Amino acid sequence: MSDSYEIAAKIVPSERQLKWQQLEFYAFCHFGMTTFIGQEWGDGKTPPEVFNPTDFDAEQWAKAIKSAGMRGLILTCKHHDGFCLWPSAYTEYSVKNSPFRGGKGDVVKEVSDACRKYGLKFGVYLSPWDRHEPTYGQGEPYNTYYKNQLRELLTNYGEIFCVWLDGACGEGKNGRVQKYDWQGYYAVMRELQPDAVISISGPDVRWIGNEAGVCRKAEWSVVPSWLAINEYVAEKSQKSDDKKFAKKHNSMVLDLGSRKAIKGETDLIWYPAEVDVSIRPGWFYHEKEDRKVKSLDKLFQIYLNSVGGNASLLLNIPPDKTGKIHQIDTLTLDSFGRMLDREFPTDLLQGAHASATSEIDNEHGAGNVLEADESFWQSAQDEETPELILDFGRETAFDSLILQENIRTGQQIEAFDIAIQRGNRWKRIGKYTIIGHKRICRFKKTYRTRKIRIRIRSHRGKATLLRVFAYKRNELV
Ligand code: FUL
Repeated sequence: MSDSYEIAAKIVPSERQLKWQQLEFYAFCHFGMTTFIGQEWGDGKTPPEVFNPTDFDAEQWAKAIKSAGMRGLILTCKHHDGFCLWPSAYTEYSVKNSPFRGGKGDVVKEVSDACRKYGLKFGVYLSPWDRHEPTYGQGEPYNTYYKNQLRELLTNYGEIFCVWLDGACGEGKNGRVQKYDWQGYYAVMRELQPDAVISISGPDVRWIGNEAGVCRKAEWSVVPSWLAINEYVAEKSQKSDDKKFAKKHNSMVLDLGSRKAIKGETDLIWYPAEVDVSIRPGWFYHEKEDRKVKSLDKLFQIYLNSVGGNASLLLNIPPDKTGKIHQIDTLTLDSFGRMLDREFPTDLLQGAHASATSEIDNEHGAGNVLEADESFWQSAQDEETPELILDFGRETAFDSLILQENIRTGQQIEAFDIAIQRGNRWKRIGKYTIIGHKRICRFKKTYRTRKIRIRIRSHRGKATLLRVFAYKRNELV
């Protein structure tokens, strides 16, 4: 019988997971009734008249989000208070009974249109937990209500890249208990938007396990299937309006995918990680947090850990009461986009030469890691510690390397290190665990060398690399 890690090595992503993984960095927009009442969780009792953005501008959101280098936007179409940002036919608790655009408005429509106009993917958040809807807790009637709303969102707003299903429920001991028809919900999603990933309380994208922007040292994409069971997700999710929840990450299981962690597990799945974190302390806008927008350094650290650590980054940008993203946030986003351009300007490996200690066949040569296509390098089957040498052709200064495994054929690299050539010796400059879709190795100092060596110290039967990039931070821009 195969060991679990051998089974794990053969598991590959679905097409929709692959497409989603390419996005890497996209926005969450928490906007709704709670924006207007200064709370995080509404109780569903605030009258619809209170929802009144006076200067709503979805294009301003899209431009700001785009400026940071993000590639998509997920909107809280309905948060836990049940208030709908589109004129749903199934409830009166929506924008249609608010002053917004004289009751003729549709926030979902305006945001999805703006996303398309600015080349951003659009995704929807539809909270399963609903504190307003009277059928919540009655079983089938609520499940029908929820599916009807899903149908509206997944039919009327063009292509959807993600349906984000929150595991949170704060009903408490004496609260209403709703048995969600998860399989029925998924069936509607697959029928209407087969390319969309179903995230968090769903089978395609895994919640990192905290809202603080913290990742594991090795964030494996292949993990035991029980991690995708909704009861497990709900158990770890937020259960009360606890302000400190966002900062907690100590309940996180620290190792999900190593050989040790999956030993004995036979039911393994491709379930890649997503980091959801807010640019401010809260998920919704609060004026009192205007001075608490995360710094560029903090954002960059989160970016390196997540996007650079085989996870996607879902960064929440909450629009304010006017219906726009506050200037402090737009300036931060714009500066962050410039920072990324400055950190990773032109790839220094363009025109370099790559060789390896082994290649499985002619088609999978080392040179493929420098090509911008789907070709990749694969080491020979029996080589335990294959090495890839990158030759710039002349001494070159760099301070970061980006590596990508060919995840189309799974995730196999468990550990690697990086060395630079010094005379006729190799000097190790970094030691890492997994790669997966992307590993960003950002060095504290600038190195000068002609050759770089990437040594795969441990893998699950084979090693592949799709791309390697080298950068030197641009100080002048
Ligand atoms: C949590 C929710 O309770 C928060 O309000 C927020 O929507 C966050 C993304 O997920 O579970």
